[in-house]
Amino acid sequence: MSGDCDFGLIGLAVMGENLALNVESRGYKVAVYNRTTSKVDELIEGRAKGKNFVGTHTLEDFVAAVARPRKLMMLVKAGPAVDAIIDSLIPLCDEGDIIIDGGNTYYVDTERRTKLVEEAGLLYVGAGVSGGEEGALKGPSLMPGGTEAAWPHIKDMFQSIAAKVGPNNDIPCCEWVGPRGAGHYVKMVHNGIEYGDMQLICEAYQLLHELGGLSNEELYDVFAKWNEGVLQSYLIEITRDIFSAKDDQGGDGFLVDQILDVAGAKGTGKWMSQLALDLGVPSTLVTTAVFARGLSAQKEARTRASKKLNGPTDSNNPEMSALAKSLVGDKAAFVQAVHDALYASKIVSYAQGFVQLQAASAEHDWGLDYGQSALLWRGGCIIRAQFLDRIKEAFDEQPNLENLLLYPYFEEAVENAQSGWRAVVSAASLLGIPVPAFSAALNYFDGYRLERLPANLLQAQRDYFGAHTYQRVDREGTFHSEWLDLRKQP
Ligand code: NBP
Repeated sequence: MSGDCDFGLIGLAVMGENLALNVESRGYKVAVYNRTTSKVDELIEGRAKGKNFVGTHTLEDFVAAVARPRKLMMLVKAGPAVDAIIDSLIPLCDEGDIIIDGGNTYYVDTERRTKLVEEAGLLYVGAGVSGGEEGALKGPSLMPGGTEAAWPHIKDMFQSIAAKVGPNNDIPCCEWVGPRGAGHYVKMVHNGIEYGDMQLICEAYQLLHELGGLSNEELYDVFAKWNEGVLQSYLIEITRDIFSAKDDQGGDGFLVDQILDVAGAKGTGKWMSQLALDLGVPSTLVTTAVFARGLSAQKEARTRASKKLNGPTDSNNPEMSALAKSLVGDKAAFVQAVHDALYASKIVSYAQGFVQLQAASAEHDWGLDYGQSALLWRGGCIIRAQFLDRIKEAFDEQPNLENLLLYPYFEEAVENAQSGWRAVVSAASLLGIPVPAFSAALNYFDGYRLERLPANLLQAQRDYFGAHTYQRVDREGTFHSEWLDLRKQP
């Protein structure tokens, strides 16, 4: 038996409820189900009242309410809940029905589930969904991957609910990403880049606040100005707004100053970082950002250490300290240098993210379209930024571009930002302000642009103690040397 709903949604927490309302608002009839069935009633009697919804209390009724081929989307906590729901849905579905997971699922699970669901004669989609509550309601960025045969069935609906960009606001931030876990992988890299962006902005804040002495009002003005230039993005915009928010608990200061400096994480940044290690690609920005959150969480240890460990003092190195202070002394120049450091580091961060996508796509044979990924992130999601248009252009022009840093636009941008970037990292280091992401980005840039690194010595060490062999610069082949015979005899 099948009903007349165009779409079914399981999981009525923040994301599911808002996405269901979004789908309905585009003219579709939507069936909903939630494990705790009172949430179904709350929605039907509340925000969905008078709208084209069918509330159901069992999965059987839910599946029966949707027209074939059914489009059944889960927005539940990632992990075992998704497996449990798939297991329950498979016997209730008919051949050709489509099961969609819109959660933040680990891509390996999606690879496995695609196979399992396909073997049952159904189609499976693992769709990255970004944009939080507001995005889900008004237009998220959607990154679907899985069984490609599902795409023609869900394309119109998905593209109608997605965020739109472009001069006429008609280009949807939703396209088919690739087979199996490709969509969830792209979403994970999006989240990892988000980690990097947020950490970079926080470092800019600390520098401007602690070294530059900028007040929250001044920070508001700086971020407002930055949001009109090359850094224009959702994260810069909300950061600007945060500096204007007054304490909502009765204090007369700003809310941001009352927030404990301990950051949480849900794990997608860690996944990206772990997978970068597996692939052997240096995604140092996301890794640094994950570790920075970890260090922030050691609040008690930091508080104890702060009473014992001293930073630089003028007497340590008076000349360098004076140089650093002179750099910070000209406020306008310092703000510009921090801007340049942020912009250059952001370019490195995205360059690393796309290198990881390229490596993963090659490993899994996903055939990712990198320009398209940039477009998917152009609207609706947390890292949405003008800057992504340049990335799309870069990959449209050079689909095999090895690294964004080599695209003329970014090459020139980093070249122009370089002196401010170096000055900021040097001053921060001399004056004892941690800038792990700014300096990780600079170190990647310097490592990437050098033809010769000290790995010759490293290979010598490996061959010395473990006969790991090495290659030579002047002839082909693999070599091992008897270092004990070659060394200066003691
Ligand atoms: P949550 O991740 O908080 O999950 C809550 C939902 O999962 C509820 O509907 C809950 O049902 C259901 N659920 C759980 Br928990 N265990 C279940 C089980 N064994 N069987 C059936 N249902 C189960 O919801 P969310 O924050 O709306 O996020 C949904 C997904 O979207 C997650 O994967 C999340 O990572 C992802 N995501 C979230 C955001 C965001 O901004 N929140 C953004 C992008 C993606 P119950 O009511 O009966 O407990």
